[in-house]
Amino acid sequence: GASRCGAQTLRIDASLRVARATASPGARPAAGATAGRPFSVHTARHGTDLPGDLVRAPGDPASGDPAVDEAYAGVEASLALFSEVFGRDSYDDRGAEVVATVHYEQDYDNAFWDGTQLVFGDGDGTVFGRFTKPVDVLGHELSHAVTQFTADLTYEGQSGALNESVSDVFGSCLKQRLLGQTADEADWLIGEGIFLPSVQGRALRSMAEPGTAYDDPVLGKDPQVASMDDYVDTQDDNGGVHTNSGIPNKAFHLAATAIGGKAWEGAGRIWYAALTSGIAADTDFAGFADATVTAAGAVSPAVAEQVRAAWTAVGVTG
Ligand code: ASN
Ligand code: ZN
Repeated sequence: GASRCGAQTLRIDASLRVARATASPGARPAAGATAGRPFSVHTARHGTDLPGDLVRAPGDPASGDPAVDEAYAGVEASLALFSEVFGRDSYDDRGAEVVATVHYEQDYDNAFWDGTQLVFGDGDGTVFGRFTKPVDVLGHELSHAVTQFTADLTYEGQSGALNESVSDVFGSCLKQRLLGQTADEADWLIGEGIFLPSVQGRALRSMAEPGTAYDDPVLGKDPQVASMDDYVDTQDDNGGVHTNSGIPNKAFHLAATAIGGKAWEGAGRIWYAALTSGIAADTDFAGFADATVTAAGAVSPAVAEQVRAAWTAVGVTG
């Protein structure tokens, strides 16, 4: 199935270049085994040995290899989102080096965080192109690392769907920030551009309209759901984590558009505060809804009400 994570051109603006300058290797005293460079990009040369060969580190010129340079830009921009918007110093909040590897295996149709590092396939060349192409896929995968080091949401059932959803939330925030779009202007697609032209689909997922991202003779239809009324009970995909994530995704979309303005500054900060508020690993949708309403209450009672209404609209809270 196409239960994978998901093209727009990266715009690396002045603020990101400043972020890189201030996060240069010399700026931080060595604080432990993981505190090296801010990030590094490696190649597996179409094999499976990780991390593979170092190809590009901060300050190095573009390599000319699109997968390497997309991974470089996407990791840099993801670190800037977490640092500049959420006040987080890398995925562990202690400046750990983000290690990314591209050209993993042959025709590999996925990208993932393996618990230690990021890994990206080149796609099969028929259905999927490079998994480094959509910047929100980069942000999605690095956000799995952030979740691992914070709430560590168990990757099964509702907590697993929340784990998936917060990766889409921060991946979408990353994309919207790079494009300079407000919540109303954004397309809310995850992985736009990852499908090659033969596929009848726009993206891997739609946060605004879960279940409508693709409908293709080979891939089938986007299986995501947008309401508790349609919650899928299944043994597949760790209990439908990529399917039921449409429910909290839609709640985020509704909250962000109700609050208005830039999603990463409004609803994004609230979702990040909820994720890092001390919630348990087995938190369910209702528990996470409570955490976001509580976090929104620190903004204002009106915003808390907007967030509560978003969760009610998808059937999570009454
Ligand atoms: N790309 C997938 C994801 O991040 C890989 C996985 O771990 N299921 O959800
Ligand atoms: Zn994921």
